[in-house]
Amino acid sequence: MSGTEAGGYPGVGRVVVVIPTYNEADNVRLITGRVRAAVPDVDILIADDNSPDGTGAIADELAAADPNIHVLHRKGKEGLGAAYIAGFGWAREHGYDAVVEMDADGSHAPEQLSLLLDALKDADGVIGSRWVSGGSVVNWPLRREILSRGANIYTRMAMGMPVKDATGGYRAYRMELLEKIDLGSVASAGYCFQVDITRRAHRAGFKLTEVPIRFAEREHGVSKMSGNIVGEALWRVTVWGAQDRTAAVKRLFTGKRAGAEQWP
Ligand SMILES: Nc1nc2c(ncn2[C@@H]2O[C@H](COP(=O)(O)OP(=O)(O)OP(=O)(O)O)[C@@H](O)[C@H]2O)c(=O)[nH]1
Ligand SMILES: [Mg+2]
Repeated sequence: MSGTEAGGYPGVGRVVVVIPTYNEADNVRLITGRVRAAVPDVDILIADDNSPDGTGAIADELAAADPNIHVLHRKGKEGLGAAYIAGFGWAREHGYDAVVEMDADGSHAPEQLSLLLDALKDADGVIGSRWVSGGSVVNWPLRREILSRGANIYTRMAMGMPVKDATGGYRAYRMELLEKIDLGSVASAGYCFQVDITRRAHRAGFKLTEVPIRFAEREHGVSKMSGNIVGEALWRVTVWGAQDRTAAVKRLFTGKRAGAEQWP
């Protein structure tokens, strides 16, 4: 049962904000408090990977005190993508109409959540974007900005998607989109999970909108970003780009429509 059973977010329906956590003990109270204050019409699911710092126990306390907050305890650290897929499954089982992705570290401002949800009234998926006009990053080291901008330029060039922030992780999806894109076959673990979902949604013909957001560097806790995560994104995007281009050439000869291929 959840607190948004009646009503939900106007024009969207019942919404759950999935917040994956790994060692976010200093952030989990703050972020849930900010979400509840900013948009009281939505529920929260904390998807914790058995964090050694006790984030899961704090999440349980928060859930015990607020019927709009829920916790999904997972066995161990399996990466952001796996935590989200489990969270999306939970949301589907619990009858939600839409799901939001939000980091626990405060980089995604809950105060901007209504911008995403308002845009979702007229779209199947919304990406909070740092790299569209009006979007910004605050307190980010130059190397992170270069990495993110470069990753997005490379992704656009390799895959030909008209999305400026395909790696961004502040998003809202309608459940129909998630049901259609075969989440079971998503293997991407890190950042490229976001690219993977974007690509599937784009190919399935869903309407994706980008809204400008203000992205702030985390103030507490430690980043889980790693060279492995960057490496995974680089090789997967390169392979997807090559596959998409090959498929496009094949289509020229066979006359088959785009999107008819199986996911690789
Ligand atoms: N459940 C779960 N959550 C994770 C895992 N890895 C990262 N997260 C969470 O995913 C969110 C984003 O992770 P961050 O470490 O902030 O990574 P990032 O935002 O890509 O990198 P920074 O910009 O350096 O902060 C945070 O809420 C993390 O706690 C994981 O393996 N399991
Ligand atoms: Mg972060």
